[in-house]
Amino acid sequence: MDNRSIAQLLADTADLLEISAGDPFRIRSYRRAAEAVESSTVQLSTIANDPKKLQEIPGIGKGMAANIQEIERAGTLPLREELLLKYRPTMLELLRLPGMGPKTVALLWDALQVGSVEDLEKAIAEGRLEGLPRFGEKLIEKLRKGIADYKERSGRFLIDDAEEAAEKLIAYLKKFPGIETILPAGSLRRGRDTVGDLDILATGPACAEDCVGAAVEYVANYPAANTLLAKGQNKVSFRLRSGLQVDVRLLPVGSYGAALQYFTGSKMHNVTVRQRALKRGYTLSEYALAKVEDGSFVAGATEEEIYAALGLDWIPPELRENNGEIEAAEEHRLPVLIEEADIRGDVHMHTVETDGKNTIREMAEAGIKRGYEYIAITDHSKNLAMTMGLDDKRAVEHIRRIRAVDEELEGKIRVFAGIEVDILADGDLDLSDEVLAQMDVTIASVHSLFNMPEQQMTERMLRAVENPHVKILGHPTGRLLLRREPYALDLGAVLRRAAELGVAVEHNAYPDRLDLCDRDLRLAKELGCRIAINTDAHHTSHLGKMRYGIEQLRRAWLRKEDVLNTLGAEAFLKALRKPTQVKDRLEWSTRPA
Ligand code: DGT
Ligand code: CA
Ligand code: CA
Ligand code: ZN
Repeated sequence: MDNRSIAQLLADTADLLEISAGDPFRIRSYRRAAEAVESSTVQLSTIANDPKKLQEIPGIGKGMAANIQEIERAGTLPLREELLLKYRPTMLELLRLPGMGPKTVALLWDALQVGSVEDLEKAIAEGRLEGLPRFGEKLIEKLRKGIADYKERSGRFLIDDAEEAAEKLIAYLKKFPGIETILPAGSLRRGRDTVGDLDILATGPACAEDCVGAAVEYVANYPAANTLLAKGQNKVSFRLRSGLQVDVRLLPVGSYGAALQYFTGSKMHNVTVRQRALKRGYTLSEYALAKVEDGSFVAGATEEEIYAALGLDWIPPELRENNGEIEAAEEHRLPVLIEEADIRGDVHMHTVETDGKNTIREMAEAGIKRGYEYIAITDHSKNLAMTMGLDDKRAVEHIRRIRAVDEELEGKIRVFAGIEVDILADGDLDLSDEVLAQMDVTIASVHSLFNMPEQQMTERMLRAVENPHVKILGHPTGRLLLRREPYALDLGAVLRRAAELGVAVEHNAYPDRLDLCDRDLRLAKELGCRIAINTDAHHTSHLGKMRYGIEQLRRAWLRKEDVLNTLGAEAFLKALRKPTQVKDRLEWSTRPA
């Protein structure tokens, strides 16, 4: 187990001891140990067999060394489990609310048997907190707001966080002998831009009905599980420290496909597929596709055989939203969706010259490692002062440096000169036309004044796409997932004009943006827009985030042909807005309004 998880278990125990009015010395020793473990530079799991070495860490005595060994062995601490049984497993969540310490939690428990965030919310709503010592109006208000924030935060999660949590859990499950196949289902498998909870499905001989108990125990002991919520015959639910809930289901091999189909969803897709099954004399459940008349088994081990038995091509999970995919599967006209391997370049990224963490050269080398044929360096412009954005002079110098790296690399990758230029309040761009004219790739983005009225924002964006140098409109709606709504905008009007002028619209694959969203991407395609997908990397490692964006493109039914940077380097440059289109626009813009 990693140090942070060990520290958390020790800190939990200290909190629980304090809630139960335990011995103050004991409480303190757990807290000190938690801090010592958290700040230790030694990975404790590597020395867990050696009590002497453990005790060399300041803050860890003999008893605590034994506790750490027990944590390594059992994945938890008996004392913590005992205390959680005495109260409720959800008790620790209360401590994550602002204004809540162990003493307050103890008081709430003793006076009102409040043992979870839900309990507390109810108690506040029913006015049962009033009159309790220490619970003044101010604290109650603070708690009410804290609960709302907590629920919102714990409501949904960014796709990369969810995926990381799933990967860790899958690695743990893989270690159990007899668990062979493990897949995330639910919204994560469908590639939704945020995830409510994880639905993990595992199968293998260890999941057979007559022996699944041992595997269930193993799952329930997952060290990173913070709160065990339910443990059934073949299902375990728990919450991770982040608040993310996980449902793990263990299924016999013969019904794995049926379960995968069921728990991948979406609900509306499933409803339609089930109706189709009924019409054909079958019932479809999470266990199998079976005949209505005698319940005899038709299909269940794989999704392919289930869809095939219903007269359907297999449907990629990203399309399962009841948006016409079932009709398309019936008529064998599902699109061949774009894949990450189709992408030949990434044309939005930042360097140390502004707010990136790596140099031009480092970004280029990372691009080579990914097998790209080209990248574009697109740092910020001066309006974004906190990033040290470029003015005209620095922008020109930067172009020179980019071209130098491009030459140094001798065609191993092309490095295009670009800029992510700010769209100012009135729709003007932040750099002069002469400088923009020297760029291979000019991306125009809004980074300020998000609260304009819709009409003004629409005019601002329209004016920006009218600028003949703009080739790509960056993260067009400005949303930040779980943090900021899109700005008010007539997106349709902007996309329509972009299509006319040949300005490409971006899908920004950075997982807290994923902008344009799947629905808007579909609209963009319908309106004839060119689409570019970029990571907006600020670090070499961010180039790998491309896959989250690819899932959004797939959810929008996009094929390779719909996306500009599936083209080779020369073809990509050629496909960007053409000079003739710029000329058209100049004539157009000189017409009287
Ligand atoms: P989420 O977790 O909110 O991001 O979205 P999902 O799609 O992962 O939803 P979740 O976790 O509630 O359920 C996972 C899948 O299980 C869902 O997509 C379809 C299936 N499912 C769950 N409950 C029902 C139900 O009541 N009826 C049907 N037909 N399917 C269900
Ligand atoms: Ca889910
Ligand atoms: Ca679920
Ligand atoms: Zn930006």
